[in-house]
Amino acid sequence: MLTLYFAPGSCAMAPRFALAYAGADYTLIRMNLGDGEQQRPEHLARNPLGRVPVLVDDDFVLTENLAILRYIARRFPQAALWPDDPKEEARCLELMALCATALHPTMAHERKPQRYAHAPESRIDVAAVARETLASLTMVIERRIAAWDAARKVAQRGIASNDAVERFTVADFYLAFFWLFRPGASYALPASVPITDDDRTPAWTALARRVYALPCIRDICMADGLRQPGPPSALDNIAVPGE
Ligand SMILES: N[C@@H](CCC(=O)N[C@@H](CS)C(=O)NCC(=O)O)C(=O)O
Repeated sequence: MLTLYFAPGSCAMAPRFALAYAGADYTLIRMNLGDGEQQRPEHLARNPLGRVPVLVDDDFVLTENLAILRYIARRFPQAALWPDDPKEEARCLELMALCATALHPTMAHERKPQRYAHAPESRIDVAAVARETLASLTMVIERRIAAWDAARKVAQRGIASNDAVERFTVADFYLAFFWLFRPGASYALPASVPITDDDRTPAWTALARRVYALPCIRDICMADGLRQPGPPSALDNIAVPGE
């Protein structure tokens, strides 16, 4: 039996999206991070770092989004959540690594500087430096997504038109989650306020729009009160560099 330990609005949304898209039969255990449920002994036994997501497959306990998302892609091969082409696969992994090792930790430095410095003035500095890093990191990710899009479009040109359905990878779900929290996004606003486009990140926005248009993902966002993209704008038609 498959179980996902998760918290609404956390990075555990990415594996939740992937499981929903794959049509997986799984149990969802909601944890209240605000109440410190992740620090209880029973959860620390699953993840000594006291974090979500944790995926449990019978007696196999797995932590870390990178590993969990890859495992879901392997576990549900019919969902084709992992690219076959070596270069596409490498790009997919590159983007997931950027999320896991650069974007997410830098966001933590900005939002929880108390974890990284003792003195109040040092915390202010940690958050300020993280904000600067996030601004440049956002543009690195944007360019990588645009390059990946170009590669995916090239790959799809080789497919007979009736098979050229829109494909999603676990990286799309990971990136779509972080799109909600990218610098400049007002993640603290209520779910009823749609998210508007960000003209600095057209490729990332277009990716997020494709993911949040999926009915299975939309249902999850509604259930968890997550903000969603507003109506499409001209940004959706922005040409992919290299096309
Ligand atoms: N590197 C981990 C990070 C997991 C992580 O930081 N999860 C956050 C939610 S986004 C969490 O559990 N926070 C609880 C806490 O900080 O106490 C992964 O990608 O799975």
